[in-house]
This record gives sequence, structure tokens and C-alpha cells, in this order.
Amino acid sequence: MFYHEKTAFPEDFLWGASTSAYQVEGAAAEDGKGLSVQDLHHPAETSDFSVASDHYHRFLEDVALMKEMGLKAYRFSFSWSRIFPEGKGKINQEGLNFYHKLVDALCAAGIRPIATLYHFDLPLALDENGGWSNRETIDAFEAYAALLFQEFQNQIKDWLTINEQNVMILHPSAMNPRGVPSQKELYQQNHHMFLASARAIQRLRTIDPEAHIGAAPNIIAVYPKTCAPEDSIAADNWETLRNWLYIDMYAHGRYNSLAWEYLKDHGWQPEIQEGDMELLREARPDFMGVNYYATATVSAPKNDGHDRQPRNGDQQVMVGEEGVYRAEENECLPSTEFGWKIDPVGLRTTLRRLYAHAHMPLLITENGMGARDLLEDDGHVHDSYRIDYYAKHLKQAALAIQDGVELMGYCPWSFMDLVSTHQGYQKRYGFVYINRDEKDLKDMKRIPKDSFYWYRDVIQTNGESLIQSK
Ligand code: BGP
Repeated sequence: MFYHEKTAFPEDFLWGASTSAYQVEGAAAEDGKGLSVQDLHHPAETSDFSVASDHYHRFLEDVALMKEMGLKAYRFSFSWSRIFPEGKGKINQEGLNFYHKLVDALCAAGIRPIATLYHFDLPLALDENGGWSNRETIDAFEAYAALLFQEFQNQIKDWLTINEQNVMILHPSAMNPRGVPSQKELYQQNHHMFLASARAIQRLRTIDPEAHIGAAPNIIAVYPKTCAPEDSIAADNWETLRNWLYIDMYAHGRYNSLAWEYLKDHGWQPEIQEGDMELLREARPDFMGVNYYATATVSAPKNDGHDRQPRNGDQQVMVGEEGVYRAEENECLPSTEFGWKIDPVGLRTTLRRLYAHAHMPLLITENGMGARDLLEDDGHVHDSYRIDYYAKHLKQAALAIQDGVELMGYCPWSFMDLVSTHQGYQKRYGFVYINRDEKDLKDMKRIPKDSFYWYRDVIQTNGESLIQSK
């Protein structure tokens, strides 16, 4: 679609940035925090999560930088096991105090907190008791959510239930080091997470009816490799199993029909108890978060035993599946040095398709470029590649708005460098450089990168500088 006039970002557009608790906080076993499944990661080559970016001790300095940058919103996550060390039962007051101080600082700086309840870090105690396979975890999540809604009802008005539920189901080994359940069990866990999210939504409605809540799945457009109709069906297969299975449930409270037939055919359909579907139908979110990094390209499966190809476990790397799709290379797109495709137009396509499915306002909860940033001799990090990445993605987001998508804001990944899920500090995403290596903690100095100042200007002009530039 070509438009004769350029549109502007809405006046109340939420210019934000994101992080998650276990990837920035550190203090993994401090002040009464219980362990989460992420704390079991002890990689030989890369950093673990014990210190991370030491945000737990330096959050005031970090919030001051957010203010300097002009952020309107900050998306962060609560660490469930910092609040409930055993996942349920006894509350850890010191953990709550930390988040009160953080949220107070954000509010004092005029930054709107957008809080994720659960970002990959299930309390270990719950995991040892069956994790998401056990329906008791749904009760624990509801109690945890209700506590936070009550505690923060005067300050937090935007909530996200679960980060990337679809990635946790599709790439379980990447997200939980304790082993990979069977497919049948995974889809049961998926059903339980849907219920947990729905219960949290219902609780928020009674505790703070003015607040808004959504989920944050990882959604991507899938391209057919060629114009062969079979490739188109394969793209539709994969988009459905990767995206719409989740969106149809969150937004409309129903299992997507194609996804359900797939589950049935494999014998993987979850056990649904009385009342489950009613709850899922009733508890609708107000908006949908979307984590977008790259599109996928696929062709028809050959069903020759080679549709599924061994690749590394990155959440953005498609592996293929017999009878569903075969993963293909997209020669039209460049890649980051970590092999993730760079596809700004794909963001526009993704937003259009997602909006057509969800029929509710969207919030970009993650988007960003992982790179081996270098602290130069001049004491700066010149990340022009990241500026280029963001500029191109934001221009496409503006076009999606012009296409009619209700886009509430943009919270790129990430505000500061943090522990990447696979590559530690080798792969950095932040606007702010953290002066540490994988194992050498150095001085942890916070150093704004060139992209920090560039984004500050974008925010100051409400994106106008960007839209008008070529
Ligand atoms: C998303 C996760 C984030 C973050 C990001 C970048 O899937 O929600 O937690 O890690 O991807 O991924 P990575 O760290 O693997 O580069």
C-alpha cells in the first residue's frame, strides 16, 4: 500500500525499552530470593545469571539513564521467585521492597512501568513439583499475580501475563535447562499457561478495573519460498502453529481449528476440564504485546525424513517439521552476525496480520539487534548498525499505523546490555553498554551507546525526525 501523505506517531505513543528480571538483575540468591529454573544455567563459555548487569544494586543509576533518554515507558519483569521463593506460600518482603523502590523511581522519573509477570523464570520449587504440567501451578500464578496487582495498583496500569509462551512450547530446551518434556506434555503445559493467563486477567478486573493487561508472544510473518501453492500452505501451517494457536486463544478464547486438528492427529490434544473453555472465553486481554525479531521462510515438507534439520537451539531459527513445513533460507534478506534475519518490512506485515487476527491494540514489546558491540578507545560504542536497524523498523511500524493498525508503542530489546539467552554478553542488545565480559565483571560502568542518543532524539520529536528522513 502506498500513501500520498506520511502519517505521524500518535501523541500518546509509548516510546519505551524492555528488559527481563533474570537477564538484568543478578542478586540471584540475595535478600531471600528463591531459585528459578534459569538459575540452573551454568554455561562454561558464557555468563550465568548470578550477577548479570547488577541492576538489582544499580537500578537508581539505570532509571536515571532512562530519564535522560526520555523514555515514556519501561517494560520489565518481576522475578516470581524473588517474591515467592517457593513459588507460592510465604512472601519474601525484601523482594517486594526491591520492586517498590524500582517502581517508585520510575514513577518519580515520569516513566510508565509496563510489568511482565513471568518471563521464562519459573520458580524452581514449582518446577520440581511438575511445573506447568501440574494444574497447581495455575493457582500459584494466580496468587502471585493477585498479590502484585494489589501491591502496585496505584502505580502500574499496564501488565503483561506471560512472555513468549509460544517460544517456551516450541523451543523448550532453550528456555528450561531441566529437560524437554514430550510433545503431549508440552501442549498440556500450554493449556495450563492459557488458563493461568486467563485467571490473572480475571483477577485484575476485580482488583484494578482501570488497569490494562495483555500477553507477549513472539509473532512473525512466514513467507512461502516460491509461488507454488504447496509452499503457501506450508507457510500457513507454520504461521498457524507458531502464531495463531496462541493469538486465537488469547484474543478469542478458542483453539484455532487447524492447530486443533494437528494436535488431534498427533494425539497431543490437551485434557480440558469442565469450566476451562468458559474461563478462556471470558477472560480477554485489552491489548496484545508482540515480540518481533525476524520473519521465517518455508517450503512444502518433503516428508522424506529430512524436513526437520539439526540446527542450534535459537528461538528465531526455524528447524522444520515433517508434514508441516521445511525451513528455507531467504536470500532477499541480510542477517545479523548471529544469523537472525533483518526484515523491517516483515515487521509491517507481521503487525498487519496480527492485528487482523487479534482485533485489539498492539504493543511492540520486543524488537532489536544482537551484536558484538565494541567499547572503542575513545570510550564510546559506535553502534551505527543498530541505529540503522531501529530506524528501518520504526519506519515500517509507522506504515503499519497508516495501514490501520492500532499501535500503542514500541519497547525495543533492550534498554541495557543483559545476558542473552544463548550467547551471554557476546551478543549485546542494549542502548546502554555494561562494562563487563562473560566472566570478568570489570567495573560494570554504564556507558550510553550512540543508539542511546539517537533514540533520545526520536523520542523528543515523537518520531518526526525519523518519518521525515529518507
Ligand atoms: C526473546 C526473549 C528475550 C531475549 C530476546 C533475544 O525471545 O523474550 O528474553 O532474550 O529473545 O534473544 P537472545 O537473548 O537469545 O538473543
